[in-house]
Amino acid sequence: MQPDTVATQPIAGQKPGTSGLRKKTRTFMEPHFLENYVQSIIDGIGGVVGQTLVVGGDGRYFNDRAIQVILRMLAANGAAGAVVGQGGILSTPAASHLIRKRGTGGGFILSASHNPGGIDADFGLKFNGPNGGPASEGVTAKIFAATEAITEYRIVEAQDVDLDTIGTSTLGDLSVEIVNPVADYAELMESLFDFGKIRALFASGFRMRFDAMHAVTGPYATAILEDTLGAATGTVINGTPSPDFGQGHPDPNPVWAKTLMDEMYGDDSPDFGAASDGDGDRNMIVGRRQYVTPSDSLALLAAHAHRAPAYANGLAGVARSMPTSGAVDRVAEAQGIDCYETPTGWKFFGTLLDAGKVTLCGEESAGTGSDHVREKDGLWAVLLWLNILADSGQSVADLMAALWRDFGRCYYSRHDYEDVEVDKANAVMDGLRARLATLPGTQVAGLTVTFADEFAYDDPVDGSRAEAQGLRIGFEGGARAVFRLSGTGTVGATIRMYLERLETSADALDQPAETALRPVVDAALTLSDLAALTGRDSPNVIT
Ligand code: G16
Repeated sequence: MQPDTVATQPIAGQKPGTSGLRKKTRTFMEPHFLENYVQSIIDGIGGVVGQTLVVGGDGRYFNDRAIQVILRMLAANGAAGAVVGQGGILSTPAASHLIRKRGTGGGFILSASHNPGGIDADFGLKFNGPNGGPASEGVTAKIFAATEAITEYRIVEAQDVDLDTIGTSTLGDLSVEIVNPVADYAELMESLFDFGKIRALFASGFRMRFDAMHAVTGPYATAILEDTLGAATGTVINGTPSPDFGQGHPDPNPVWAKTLMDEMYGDDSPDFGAASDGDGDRNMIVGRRQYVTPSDSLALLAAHAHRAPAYANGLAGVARSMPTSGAVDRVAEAQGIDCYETPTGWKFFGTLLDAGKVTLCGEESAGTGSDHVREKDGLWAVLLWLNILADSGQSVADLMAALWRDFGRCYYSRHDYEDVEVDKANAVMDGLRARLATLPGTQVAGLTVTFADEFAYDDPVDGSRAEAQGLRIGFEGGARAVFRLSGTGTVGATIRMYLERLETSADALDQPAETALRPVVDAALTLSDLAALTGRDSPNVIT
């Protein structure tokens, strides 16, 4: 089988964002678009000759067609093997685990994560390296450079590979192994947690609802929660992955997982609720009438991780992305371990995890994970919560109340202004950036600015520097506002405004977050002039 070399030229708009390349599905389906990007990944990582790569995705529209193209291009570029999830399905954490377990040269993960799926929605592709984690900034830059210099790509002509049958076949010289997408991951989870205790919890009548949002986690959650741990049938809802996620928005937050929120705040609600996103790396945690912000969830997991066998000896350190609240910092301080503050994007945790400097990490964007893989992991977070609930015998609300009593409460919220014209979004960021130096000492909405800067990060392991990672404004008393532009959207710009306020007085730990954060919101809006510059008087999504 001779590879075809197809002449092409660079296509504009192939710069990877926070997590690989995300575009409208129809853009990915345009002639040469996918092929150009795949060849650029292959060239950017220095070729794939003789290597084995993992390939899988979240099952969204175009997942299967794109996988066939990637396999034919791997064959044409001299790869030795591909390990593919049955039906083209692999959750992002399961793909990360397979890359590590098989010692492969990395993997292609097809997903636009929490973005909607379908021919008129979003598609995405990213490359994870041999450590199982998202390509570093350096590799990403090489991939982008390759997209700008590309003149040809290589692909073999071949029949489609049967993705549905477990087993090994060949495509030219490429060996294609179709594997059960759940089995290895489920085995890993069993090695981390006390499944006996969790089983006993469910056997005692503990009730849970897990909303898989019609996305990739359904089969994983059903196999582990219902079939292995004995949760009642029906615990997992929306558990069959569909190409358009049941026409939904698979983003696990109180807005998009409203049905679950309503159930958890209704009469006779289950003891524990959780949801995960399109590709299974995000999670939402909600107890009976108790929503847990992702930042608080990270802090709670750090405080109680020792209850799970994998973390019984304590944590080496923790890390959080800069916009994530300081709740976990306070837990780390009490434990006497390091807490690292990184830019937004899981790729920045990779060096810290590989160097053994941190065990747990997390982000305000509903991601938590540990050194068991190199991705955030939605179901892992849910299982760690279950292990903690089983071991402590406490409810979610009790655990949160104790956390706030011991460490203070970091009230937190994120306001998203979506689909803003790019020049208007830039005007907000540029204007604020220009005023940062003058802000300290300013009094606004009853708060006094103590610092204002643009976040830059020097990786303590590889020495690389990432600049322009968000604008931070700190206020007296531990409040903070952060502004940054999303790197995962596909239309216009999304301004993210992150608000936080630390409260330590015991009688003020039970306020509605909107009330506690009102002054910070007012100060942030005044200082940024956001409403006047964008014409928006309210955010589209508040989480
Ligand atoms: C991706 C990254 C996360 C990051 C998030 C933020 O999440 O993997 O590490 O926190 O994007 O995105 P934005 O730039 O829009 O704020 P995911 O779940 O979309 O892969």
